[in-house]
Amino acid sequence: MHKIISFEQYKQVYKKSVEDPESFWSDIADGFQWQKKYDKVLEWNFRDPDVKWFINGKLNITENCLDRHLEKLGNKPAIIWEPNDPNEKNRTLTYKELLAEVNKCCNILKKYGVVKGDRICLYMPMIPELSIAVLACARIGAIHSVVFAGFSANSLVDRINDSACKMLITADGLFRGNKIVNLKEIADIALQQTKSIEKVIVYKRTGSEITMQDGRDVWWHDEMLRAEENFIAEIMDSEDPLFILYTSGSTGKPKGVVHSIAGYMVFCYYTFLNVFQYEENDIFWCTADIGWVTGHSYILYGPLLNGATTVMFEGIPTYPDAGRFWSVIDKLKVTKFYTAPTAIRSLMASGLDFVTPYKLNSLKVIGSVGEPINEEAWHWYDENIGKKKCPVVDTWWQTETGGIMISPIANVTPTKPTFATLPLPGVQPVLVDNEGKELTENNVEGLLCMKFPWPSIIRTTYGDHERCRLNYFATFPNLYFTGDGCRRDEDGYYRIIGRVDDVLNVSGHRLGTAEVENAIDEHPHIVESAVVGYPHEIKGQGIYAFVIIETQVDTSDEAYTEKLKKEISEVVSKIISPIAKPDKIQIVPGLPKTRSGKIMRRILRKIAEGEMSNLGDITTLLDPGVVEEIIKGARL
Ligand code: 7RM
Repeated sequence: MHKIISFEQYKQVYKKSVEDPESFWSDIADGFQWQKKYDKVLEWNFRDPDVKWFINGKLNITENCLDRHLEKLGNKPAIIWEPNDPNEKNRTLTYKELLAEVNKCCNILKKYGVVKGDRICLYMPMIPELSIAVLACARIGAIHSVVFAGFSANSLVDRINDSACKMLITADGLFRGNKIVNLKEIADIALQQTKSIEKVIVYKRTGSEITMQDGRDVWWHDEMLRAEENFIAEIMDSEDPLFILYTSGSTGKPKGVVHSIAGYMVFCYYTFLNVFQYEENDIFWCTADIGWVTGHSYILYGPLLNGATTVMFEGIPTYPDAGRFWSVIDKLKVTKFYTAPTAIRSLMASGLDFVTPYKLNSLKVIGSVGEPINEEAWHWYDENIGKKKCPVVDTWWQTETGGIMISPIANVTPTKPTFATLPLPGVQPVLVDNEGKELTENNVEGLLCMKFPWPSIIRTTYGDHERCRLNYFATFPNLYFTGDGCRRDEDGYYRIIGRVDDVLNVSGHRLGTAEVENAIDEHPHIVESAVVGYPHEIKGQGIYAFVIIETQVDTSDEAYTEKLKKEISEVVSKIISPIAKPDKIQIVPGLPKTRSGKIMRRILRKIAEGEMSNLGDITTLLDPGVVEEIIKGARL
């Protein structure tokens, strides 16, 4: 009913959605199960900011993900889980089974005192129990905060403390390729620096030797065995928070992006349905981790709200070899596949020998998300995976937007390589210049903003609303600022160029330059550092760190400096995550600074890109000589 099936229809629906957004979105919202219907569709201002959708509506999102489908789809697979090891049996949970597991989990949460509004941290492998735990939180009215299991103890501490989580759900360990990560060990280190966690529930996945703290830690399987299969979903308000998800910004520590229930639900449902042209028999596979927003919206909520079958994959693209994705597609008969450019580029580099053994003939739509997809990767994906028969949907969106904003609708919107193409209905992008003046023509390049709220817009940054205002709503009055640069071509098609702020995108992972610098500076011999991104063939962006070390250290001692660089990588790994390790480290005598002490990253970026001849004006620098020194030692 809400599915757009032709380009003509898209144009009409889009027009309506802009002329009368409230009636457009309430049409979609009315298809859901409400415990009490909302009184009003929307109230908003971007000044405070204060945005509310479906005001005074009462609902539980899990009734819309699960209970609602039982009558017709009770025995349909909701989740198909594919383990890391291809020889381990995969697991399927039908809608009925998933609901029973979620209810049991709710009863455990209840037993340990979890109530509406509590924050629960989930630090787990990509296993069905993570999905069960996420949904159980939503069902009991607790706010889930999933922390990607690749993050370090330090990162976990920051995230638990920032939102004072009461409970941690984790596992003994996880499998990733041929490695085991001892999650509980990391969690134990973290828990020494947190005060709010009262209970830890541990799922046994690897069977690794772990310690359980008496009175605090309990086993998932022990608890589930005794738990009841019935649980009445908590009645929630439309604007109650559904989850917190930490993401990196241009300054300081990651911020907790908060999404609220009803708007997120409506937007996830609608964008999944349309972008991927969902059909009842689809086997949908999004390869993201649930630790990222893509996993929240398009492994869990979007598919389940539509009654779809969603694949959850524990492993990595290159284990046991670079054909794993393609082998799983054939094995599970995946119809719609959604992955990241960094994965596409890395599999492209492994060669077609890993692709040709597979048929891939179940595929109908292939998607991309997380970073700009370059022309070569787009065509490789189109030709070798989609066999030129599957539309490539290049979907642009952010943690803060909750769901896909600018993207082709499969088989509806004519695609164009490297273009995210056109805004989805209800999405109103504008491009502005540096002064905030709207560029109304086509064939322009500017800063991407939104001039009207959509239902799953960020509501706040947890515990610090001012930070939310400053970050997204203060750069230009009355606009939501995305942080991305963007071109609009002669056809009105959007092409995302990349971040214009100090946010890096390494293999689709968002990292702040400041975050990485702060970690590097923790090394006892580092005085100061500056981090920039540079083009990297596989990762999209690589991390280039310029570091100043203490004067008493002998920089001509190569063995020593190599050791130092290794240590720097270890420090970053420990403080943030291995994904944040610098690709290149250069020891420099100084950094290019303005007279007011600001690091001129523009110059460092040029050097990291190898564009030494084109540094622009450096006369305003405090010490222009330092630039020459840096160029001499550049690591290209
Ligand atoms: C979903 C997600 C958001 C940032 C965003 C962009 C970049 C995401 C695309 C893209 C070009 C795309 N959330 N980005 N998708 N750039 N084309 N299709 O990735 O919060 O982790 O990152 O990612 O810079 O601002 S995120």
